[in-house]
Amino acid sequence: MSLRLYFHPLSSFCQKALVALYENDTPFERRIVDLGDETSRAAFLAVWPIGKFPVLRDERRDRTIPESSIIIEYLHAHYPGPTMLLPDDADGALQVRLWDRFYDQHVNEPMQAVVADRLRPDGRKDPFGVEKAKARLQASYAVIEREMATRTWAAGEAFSMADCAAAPALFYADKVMPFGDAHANMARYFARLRERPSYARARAEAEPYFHLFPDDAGASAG
Ligand SMILES: N[C@@H](CCC(=O)N[C@@H](CS)C(=O)NCC(=O)O)C(=O)O
Repeated sequence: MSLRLYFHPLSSFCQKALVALYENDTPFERRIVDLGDETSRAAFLAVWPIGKFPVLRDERRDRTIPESSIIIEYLHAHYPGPTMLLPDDADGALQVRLWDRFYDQHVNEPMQAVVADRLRPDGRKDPFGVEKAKARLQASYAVIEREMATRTWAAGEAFSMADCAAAPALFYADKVMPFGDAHANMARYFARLRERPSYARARAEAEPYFHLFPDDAGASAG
């Protein structure tokens, strides 16, 4: 098999890449990385010294591709399928990239900041950082609520790379700062995402690991 994905099923950025792979039924070898295991971690760092997943390895073309958006762009360019994760027209592609960046930077990253703080030891927590991250999430929710009043998917009427980014980011964001009644359009959009078979599959595969997700008190849930 030409493609190998280094990932962890619980990771939001990894689920983003998995959704893209599942959308087009792209065959790939699965390599689960356990960063807590020295051997697994060392093997992964040999592939990508930055140590962030997902990373795609394409043996046929001898390429190593980190960064979830670049992975999806790469799949689109070299392993396309029936779901066009980026449209052909330049303006449409820019919209997809914009909303992909938006969900990564303004939803996923602040959500991760809140979660990371829960994992910090007592005395090393950063309440000011958490407050700022939650304020960023609040601003993002308002933008999503406005945008999703008139759209089916994140960048328009077609499912795209932006939805691959949005689904796992919103799932975990809702856990750290629930959408609430003021975000009905966003909640409806997320309900559509949950029903999308590609994301439903990635989420189901993460379920056995959900107990590792830290709850509000900092302990792992479940
Ligand atoms: N910009 C990167 C972000 C990747 C990222 O933050 N991955 C997290 C998991 S969701 C990770 O590798 N965390 C492990 C660590 O930071 O040690 C992408 O889009 O792939």
